[in-house]
Order: sequence, then C-alpha cells, then structure tokens
Amino acid sequence: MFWDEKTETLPKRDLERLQLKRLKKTLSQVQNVEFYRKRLHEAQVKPGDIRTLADIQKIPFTRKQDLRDGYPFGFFAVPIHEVVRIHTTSGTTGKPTVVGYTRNDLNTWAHLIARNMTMVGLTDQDIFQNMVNYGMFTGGLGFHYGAEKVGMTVIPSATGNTRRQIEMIQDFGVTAVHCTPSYAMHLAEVAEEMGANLESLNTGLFGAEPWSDSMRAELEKKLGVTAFDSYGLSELFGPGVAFECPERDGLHIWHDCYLVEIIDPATGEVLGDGERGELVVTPLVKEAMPLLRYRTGDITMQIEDDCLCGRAKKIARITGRSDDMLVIRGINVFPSQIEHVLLRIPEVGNQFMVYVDRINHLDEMTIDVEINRDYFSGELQDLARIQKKVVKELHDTLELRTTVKLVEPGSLPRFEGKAKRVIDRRSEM
Ligand code: DLL
Repeated sequence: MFWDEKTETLPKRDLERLQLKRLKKTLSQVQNVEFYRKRLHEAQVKPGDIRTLADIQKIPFTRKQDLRDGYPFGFFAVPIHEVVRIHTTSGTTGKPTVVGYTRNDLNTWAHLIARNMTMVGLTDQDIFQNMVNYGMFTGGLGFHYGAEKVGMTVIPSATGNTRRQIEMIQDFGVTAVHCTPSYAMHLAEVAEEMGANLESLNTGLFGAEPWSDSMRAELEKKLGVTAFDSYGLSELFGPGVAFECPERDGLHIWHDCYLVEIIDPATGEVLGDGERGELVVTPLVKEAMPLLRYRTGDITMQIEDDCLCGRAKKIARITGRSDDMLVIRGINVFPSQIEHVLLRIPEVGNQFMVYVDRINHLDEMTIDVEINRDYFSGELQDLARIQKKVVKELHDTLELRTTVKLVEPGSLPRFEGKAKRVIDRRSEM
C-alpha cells in the first residue's frame, strides 16, 4: 500500500531531476548558515558549480562535531520564530545536538512517517500504541503525528509501567505497536508472566537501535506480530528516514527527500552499490536545518534491485557504527560523555571500564571506576554515598540508568595505545 504512490514510485529519471532541483534549493538555503557560507567559500564551491547530482562530491562533509560546535542554534537557516519545534540528541560532553523544525518541516515529517506506516499495511482502522519516550527523542512525537496523519487511533503511552502497557494493548484491542526492539522483548516476557492475551496485535515497528534477524524471529513468535525495522536519526527526520517494506530485505530510504551516498569512513571515497560503508545523507526538503553531506556514522550499503513493492533502491539494515557511539536501549552514548562526568566527581579517578550486556533481552551498562582514597573515608556507608552520586550524575547526563562498581585504585587496565574502555558483550549483533 502507498501513502503517496506517485512520489514513492517516481521513475529514476524523474527522481533524479527532482533531487537535483531540491539540492540546488538546499544549497541556496544553506547560505543563511554562517558555517556553510564559510565552508563552501573555503572549498571554493559556488551554488552554480553544482550542475549534476555527482557534483555533490565537491562539497565537504558535515560531521556531528560540526553540529555540536554550532550549539545551540548555529545551524538554523531560518529566524528562530519560524522554528516551531526543537528536539535534541545526546552529545559527547554534556551538550546535546539541537535540531529544529519549521511548520512545513513538521508536516513533511508526519507525511514521511505516514508513508512508512502505510507501506507496511497500516491504515485508519489500526489502533496504535507508541511505547517510546515522548520528550526530546524524535521517536515519540515523530511516530505520533505520522500515525494521526494516517488516521489511526493513537495511544501515546510513552515508556514505563510495562504491566499497564500490556493491559492497554488487551483492553483497547491494540493492533500495532512501536518501541525499541529491546523493550519489545521485555514486554513479551512480562506479557508471558501475566498470562496476557495479545491476540489483537499484528504489527510491530521496531527501531532506534541495532537488532538482529534472530531477535526479529523471537519477537514475532512471542508477540504474534510481523516485525518491521525502522531507521533514522534526529538530525534528519527522526524515524522518517528509512523503513522496511513487506519484503523485509532492506529499508527503503525516501529518495525524494534524501540524497544518499555510501563512503569509505577512513578515506571519504564514495563507494558503489553493494559496497559496505558509512551512510552519508543530504536532506533535500528541510527548511529549518538543511545539512550537506551529513555523516551519519552508520554502516550499511545501497542495494540496487527492483523491489517487488515498486519503490526505489534500498539500504541494508545497519550493521554497526564508524565511531565509538553505543546505542543502549535506544539512547546514544559516547564513552567521552562518561569520562566527562567522572572527571567532575573528585571521589573517583578518571580510569574507567564500560561493560555492555544484554540481560533478559535488555541492554545493561556497567561502569567500573576507581575510588579516590583522598576523598574516601574507608567506611562502607561512604562507599554507598559515592556510588549513588556517580549513578545520579551519569543519569543526569546520559538519561540512562547504569550500574556503577567502585574498584580499588590502580586495579583497572591502563592503555598504552588506543584505550579500549568499552567491552560490548551483547551477543545479538
Ligand atoms: O533513534 C530516531 C528513531 C526513532 C529511529 C525511532 C527509529 C525509531 P537518534 O536518537 O538521533 O534517533 O539516534 C540515531 O540510532 O544514527 C543509529 O546509530 C541508531 N539507529 C536508529 N535506528 C536504527 C536501526 C533515532 N533501525 C542513531 N538500526 C542512528 C540500527 C539504529 N541502528
């Protein structure tokens, strides 16, 4: 099923023509952003130099660090009063990355989500429960407005209280759910414990973190749903970037709105179809915050095939990151954020180790950190105080519950070369 069949199935030539027109418009919009005026001037690229889509390779990449440096509104291409919504995504040193949307952007975003949901067969007959964070995370309001656009009955249940979530699924006859795959697994287990009947459910939309095909099989069995992968990032249109169609062998990225390149993350060289590398995206329809050649950090490849659903070229499911970002229960965490927090706490040293495990299908992060004897009385009570303080400070910055273990000074490994402070023991990926 299509939300916007004509656009979703544009013949290649028409699509490329549209992309070029929109790319040129984007190039004129970025002139309102000082960062891009400077960047393009330095690279000696004038808007008139971009005559074909391939000419985009003349433009330098934009990195997440550039956005951080522009904190808070340095990348807005419109006056602040035209920005009607702000979202943020986690940063490396406490400051988040800010993204803004105009009224038109919000409308575009809702349409993209409506395309995703219609593509997998959801209609205004569906009852949809959205079990993700409704705050700064783009998955909450993003899916919410898209589902309303389709005309579904939307339950903005957000996160938490799993038993209540399950009761609502049963009582309201919910047909479709959206959450992170790890939360879906937890939900399935609690439902089993409760002896709940989830037979009204038939569709699961899962994303915001990597998940494997074996996890898909287990979720489908436990929840009785067909499960679809949803990919996106705050800097583009949140989850309105790429989505699986019923074929479920890759994700359709909305080419009329995003110009896609895959590059070798080490050299920046543009790779061909079927070659795995980092996804680089130039959004083509964003007003408030246009970006040029944005490096997502996500590893995938373009798949050139004629999908049975009739839509254009897909990308493969994300298999990893080109940087050290961890995705823990859908929340992005950089090891440098942890370091930053620990440096502020005199009671602990700055050596640390992070262990990531998947326990009962939920990501759990444990941080070992050395106690600083100068600030520690040696009493057990003091140990508990320090531990609580570290957990709280980490939570304030990462918005994530962690387990903190205080260890003897000098007991953690020291690294001579590149530090390897993160041990990811999740076996799924
Ligand atoms: O996670 C947007 C989203 C919300 C996507 C709901 C899907 C569903 P951020 O918080 O900015 O945005 O995190 C973006 O999460 O660069 C990937 O590394 C990772 N990620 C998102 N979806 C997937 C997925 C949202 N399906 C970052 N598979 C991205 C693997 C994913 N990784």
